[in-house]
Formats: sequence, structure tokens, C-alpha cells
Amino acid sequence: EQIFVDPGVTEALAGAPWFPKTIYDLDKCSKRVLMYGTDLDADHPGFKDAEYRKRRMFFADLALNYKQGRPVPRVEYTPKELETWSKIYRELRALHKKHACQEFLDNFALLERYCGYSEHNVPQLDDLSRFLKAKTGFRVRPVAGYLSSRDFLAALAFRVFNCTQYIRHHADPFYTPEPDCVHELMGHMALFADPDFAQFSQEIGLASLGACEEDLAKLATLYFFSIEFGLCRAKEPVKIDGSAVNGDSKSSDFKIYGAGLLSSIGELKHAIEDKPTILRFDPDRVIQQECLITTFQSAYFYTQDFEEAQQKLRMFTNSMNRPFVLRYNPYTESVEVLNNK
Ligand code: HBI
Ligand code: FE
Repeated sequence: EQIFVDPGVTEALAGAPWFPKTIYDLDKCSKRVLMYGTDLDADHPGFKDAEYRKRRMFFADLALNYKQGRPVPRVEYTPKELETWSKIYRELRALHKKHACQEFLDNFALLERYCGYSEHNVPQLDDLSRFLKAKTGFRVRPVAGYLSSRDFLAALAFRVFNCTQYIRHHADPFYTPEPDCVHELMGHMALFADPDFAQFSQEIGLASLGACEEDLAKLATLYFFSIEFGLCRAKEPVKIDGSAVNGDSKSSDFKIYGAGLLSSIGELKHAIEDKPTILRFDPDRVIQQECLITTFQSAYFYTQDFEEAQQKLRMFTNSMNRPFVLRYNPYTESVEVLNNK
């Protein structure tokens, strides 16, 4: 509860959608899962598999009973689950080394060293959460499945990432219609250890709190074409004397930082090899683009680096109209609401 509230603030908040004010309010947001366990869609690879559905209920229970601040329960993955993990791990690592941005690769090496990442082991969310907390203040909490954009983005405002703990069905190891731990662990985790990327992510989250539906949809699209599908420019390799190294003209001018690409063998290859449409990340253009879930994207967007993404995002959020201003207080892990009149 807010203790000292300016009447102008109360009035501004009354017209806005509810949003979490402290990190503990995330216990409410993270429970509003849109699909999980028993109500898997009929076209889901696990739909007809009773054993898989039962396993999903186990993961759903863990997530729905989780309380912010507690350790994330450790899970023992089955040999079948581990086999799925291993298959994807090997192939993705080879592709990462060729196409992921340097920040991703450097941090991924730390995950292998400190967080149990390997072909033979599915990392534990609790180990990741402790590691990220020490690096950038980010934490992960388990989630039972897909959340609304509003509930999902809200957690980022508190440097919390809702992370699925279950793994996709083994029938189709290279495809999943919903987020699973392969996507989160192979795609997202490394960059939350990068301070600039962590800041960028939190700012999308802060902008989303109490935003009107229209602005929220735009922010979700910006999230999608950056954090999920973003590209950046390859840094020119530089020789000792400072001159650029030319020669490797086969390699792409772009590197990948988006988790949706870094966790998908098919789409990662497509984005680099098939010459798709790649446009500059300009928020007013990006928000016109449709987010596709079951097919490859029809366009991708790039910035030079995370700093440019940050600047562009700020220009956009400054133009949003919210009748109040929010400031994150890291000591109390809550947002302060200030009057904007
Ligand atoms: N929910 N659990 C979960 N994981 C996501 O990656 C996710 C989500 N809800 C919405 C979402 N991603 C985005 O595509 C945007 O709508 C924010
Ligand atoms: Fe994701």
C-alpha cells in the first residue's frame, strides 16, 4: 500500500488499469496464466499424451504456488526431457557461435561456468536467479505458461523475468508453439546478465505499468521485435594496429540478440541465410508490424547496438501519455507514483 499519497496521484491512478506497485504484487500477475497443463490446445504436440499432460500439471503447481522471494524449487528432469534438451543444445550452440552478438556469447560462457549449463544438464532456475541477481539485479520466477502482455511486461519493471520450467514435448524437439525452458534458458538468460540489456528490459516494463490498452499493445510489439527477434550490427573485428580486418565477406553484417531467434534452429538460420526483410528499428515503424507466433516473422529490425535500442525506446516512451510518472525504488523494490500535472 502507498503510505503518503498526493490526492492528484490518487485521481490519476483511478483512471488507469491496476498494476503491481511492489515486487510482491507479482504473485498476483504471474498466476493469471492463459494456457497451461490440462487446457493445451488441440494442435499442441503434447495434447494426446496423458503422461506429458500430467507432467505439465506438476510444473504448473510449482509455479502457481511460488511466492516472490523464495528459492525456486529444484526439478529433476527425466531422461526423455534431458534427451530433448541435449539435441537442441548441441545444434543451437553451434549456431550461436556463428551468429549471436558478442554480449550474448560472453555471458553464455559464464552460464556454462557458473550455472550448470551443458549438453548433459538442464540448468536450475534457482541457480540462474542467484547469478543474474549478482550481475544485474535480475531475478527469475517460475511461471506456468503464457501470460497476457500486461502481466508479463509488468514483472520486467521490477527486474523479474517470468520463466517457464517445463520442457516442450519430445515428439517435436525443434518446435514449440508456446514458451518453454529451452526458449528461456537458451534464448533469454544470457543477456539478462548484460547491464545495458537489463536496463533496456526494465524500461519497457516500467513504461507498461498502468499504460492504456493501445500503448500496451505498442510496447508488446516493441518487446517482440527487440528482446524476442532483434538484430544488431556485427562489430568490425579490429587488428592490433586499430585497422579493420576485411576479408570474411561471407559472414552476415548482422548479429542476433533476440531470444526467439537464439532458441530456434529453423528461424535463426532463416534470419541469417534466407535474406529476409531487415529494417532499422524505428519504433513508429516497428509498431505497424504484426507479431507472428506460429510462422517465421515477415520482417526483422536491427539497431547498431543496445544503446541505440535504448535511445529509440526512450523517445517512444516519452511520447506516451500517462497521467502519472513512475520511479523504481531499488531499496524498497517498489514503484513510486508521482503526479504528472
Ligand atoms: N508469457 N510466459 C510468457 N512468456 C513470454 O515470453 C511471453 C508471455 N506473454 C506475452 C509475451 N511473451 C510477449 O510476446 C509480449 O506480448 C510481451
Ligand atoms: Fe521469450
